[in-house]
Amino acid sequence: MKTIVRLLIVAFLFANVTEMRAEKVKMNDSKSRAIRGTTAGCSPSSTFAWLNINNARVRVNAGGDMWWDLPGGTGAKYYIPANSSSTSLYAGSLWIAGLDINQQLKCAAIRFRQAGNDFWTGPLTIDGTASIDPVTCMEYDKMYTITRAEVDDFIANCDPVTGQFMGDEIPSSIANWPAHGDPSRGMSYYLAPFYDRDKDTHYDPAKGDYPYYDIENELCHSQVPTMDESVEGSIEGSILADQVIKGDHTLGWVFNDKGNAHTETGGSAIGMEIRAQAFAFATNDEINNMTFYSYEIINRSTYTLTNTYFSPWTDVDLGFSRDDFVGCDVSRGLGYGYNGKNIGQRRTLWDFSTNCLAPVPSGKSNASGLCRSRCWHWRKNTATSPRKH
Ligand SMILES: [Ca+2]
Ligand SMILES: [Ca+2]
Ligand SMILES: [Ca+2]
Repeated sequence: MKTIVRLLIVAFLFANVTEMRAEKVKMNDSKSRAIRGTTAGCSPSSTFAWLNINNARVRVNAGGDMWWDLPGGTGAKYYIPANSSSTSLYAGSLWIAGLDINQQLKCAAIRFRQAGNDFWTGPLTIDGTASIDPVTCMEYDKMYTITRAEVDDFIANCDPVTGQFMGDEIPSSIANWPAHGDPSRGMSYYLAPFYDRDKDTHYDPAKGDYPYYDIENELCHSQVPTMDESVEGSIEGSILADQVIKGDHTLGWVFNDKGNAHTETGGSAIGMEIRAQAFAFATNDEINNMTFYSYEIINRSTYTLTNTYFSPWTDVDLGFSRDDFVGCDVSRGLGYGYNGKNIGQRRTLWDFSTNCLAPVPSGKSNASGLCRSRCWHWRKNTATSPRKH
C-alpha cells in the first residue's frame, strides 16, 4: 500500500539585504545515537544545481537539503537580488515522521548534515521492500534541469500532425529526461512526468513526447487515476496526467530515506521516495521574487504510516542572522522572518500548502485517493497561488 501526498512550499522573498557575514558552523553534535533500520550503504549526495531564472538565484542540493553549501563551507546560497551577494535564507529541508503498525516512531529529517544524514538520492523499489542499492543512489545523484523555453522550442520543431521531431538534434535535457525507471531493478516504470503524444505509454521525444509542462493549461481534462503502480503505472492515454513540471525553470530530482542509516535523527527508516521539484517563474510582478518547491512523497513500504506529519524545515538567515525574528500566520499557512533591528525594510516569507490532507488520518491504508480528485493549475502571470480543483 502506498501513501502519496504532495507538498508545496513557496518562498516569497521581499528583500533588500545588504549585510553579509561569514556563516557560523551551525551544529556539530557528535553524541552517539542508536542507529536503526535497514540500510543500503549509499554515500551522501554531492550534487546541486542553481535555480536562476528570476530575481532569486538559489542553490538546491539533491540530498534533501537546499539553499546552502555544506561541502564548500561557504554557507547561505539563497541570493536575492539574483545578481547580488545578499542572502535571505540559510538552509531548508523536509521533515517526515509517523508511527508504524507497532506504534514505533519512524522519521526522516535533516538540518545541516554535520551530525549525520537521513536522505539519499534515487527511487526505491515498488515491491514493498522499499529498497535501493549504492549504485542506484549514485546513478540518481543528479539534478534534471529544464526550462519552459526549451520545451516550447522543441514543440515548435515537431510536426503538428505526426508529432515527429523535425529539428537537427533533440536537446539533451529533453532526450535524457528521466521519464522511466528500470522495472528489472524493481523501480516504478514512471518517474518524471511527460506528455505522451502518441499515447503508447512510453517516453519517446523523437515522436513528440516531451517533459510535461502544461502547455495548453488543460490539466484535469481526465479523471484517469495516475501513479497506480498496482498496474505498473500503465495508464492508457494519460500517463501522469495530473502531475506536471512547473515553472519557467525547473529542477527535478528524486531522493529517499532508505539509502543508509539515519545518522541525523537516529530514527528508523520509513521507506519514503520523494520526487521533488524546485521551480521559478520569470515575470514582471512579485512572482519574480519567489521560488517554489513541490514534493511528491510516496510511502514505498508495506505498512501504513499513521499520525504522520510533514514539515518543510527552514532556517532563515536574513543577512546577519543574530538579529532575526520569526513568526507565523496560522490561518494563512505563512511563516515569516524579519530583522529585529531597524536597518532597512527586509523580510522573507514562506508559504506551506498541500493538496492532500496531512497528517494522513490514522487507519487510512492508502491515502492516494485523497489526492486523485484534485490537481493544480499553474498559470503563468495569473496565479499568485496554486488553484485547487
Ligand atoms: Ca509515447
Ligand atoms: Ca537562522
Ligand atoms: Ca538579519
